Amino acid sequence: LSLEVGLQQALERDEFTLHYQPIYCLKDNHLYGFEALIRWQHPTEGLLSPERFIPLAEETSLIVPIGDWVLWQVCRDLQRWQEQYPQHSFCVNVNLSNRQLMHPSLVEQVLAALEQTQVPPESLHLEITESVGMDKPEQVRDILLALKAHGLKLSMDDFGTGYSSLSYLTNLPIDSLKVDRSFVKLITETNQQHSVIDAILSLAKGLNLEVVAEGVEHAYQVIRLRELGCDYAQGYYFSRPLTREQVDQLLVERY
Ligand code: G
Ligand code: G
Ligand code: MN
Ligand code: NA
Repeated sequence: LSLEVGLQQALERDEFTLHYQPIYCLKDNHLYGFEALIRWQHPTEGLLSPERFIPLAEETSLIVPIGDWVLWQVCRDLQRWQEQYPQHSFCVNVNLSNRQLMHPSLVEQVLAALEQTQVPPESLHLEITESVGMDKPEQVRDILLALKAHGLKLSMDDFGTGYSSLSYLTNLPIDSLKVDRSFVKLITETNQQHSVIDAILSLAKGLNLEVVAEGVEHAYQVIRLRELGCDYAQGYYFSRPLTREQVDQLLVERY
């Protein structure tokens, strides 16, 4: 299957769609926000997960226009939700590929999408990965500082799976860490020694960062994460990624 040709047309044909996975606060169980996750409604292959096409999009640079589409779609969705449900405030996390972050038009695109939709910048959280711009640390830092200066929040995704050094991490102006689900998996019903997660949480506390656990699938993981001081969590235990319509249903039912 050659996805490359189709990937080029997918934007024009409006074949991408976003699903939103809820993120909950472990202290008081309130709905903190959502992570936006792209899918491709392929004309013959059905609904494709990002794992099937994001790597290709990154190789071909199509990730830049696709990433812009995600940013604009998230802002349009946030605008409608904030108009329709003004009593609830929540954020949306957007995943950024390294290539997209380093692209010269990124900050401009983000600000234009926020301005046009009147979405407050603090509602938009950007997830970057540990490996981002390791070869150009000064440039990355400047881009992140520009985004922060405009009020956006920054999150380090898949934390612990990459090769970044601690000094690299502490030099970046980030607000939170997302603990990769491979570490959450280590929390089993019988294993009470969660030294890796424990270490990540201590590190985060020391650096004044909030922590979001990913891939939480069991009640005993929620209990343990709460005990360890984890701030937020997402995963199948709470909810799978939802369609836009399911998000509306959640907002109506929950409040
Ligand atoms: O939803 P799912 O678990 O299949 O997502 C798989 C991976 O795809 C995740 O690691 C996520 O970071 C990535 N991903 C999802 N949506 C986007 C997106 O809009 N942009 C980028 N760059 N990556 C995404
Ligand atoms: O950005 P990131 O790579 O973390 O993307 C999150 C991915 O993890 C999404 O594709 C989402 O569908 C998937 N996911 C979300 N919750 C769970 C979970 O509880 N268990 C597992 N195995 N995958 C999950
Ligand atoms: Mn993510
Ligand atoms: Na992740």
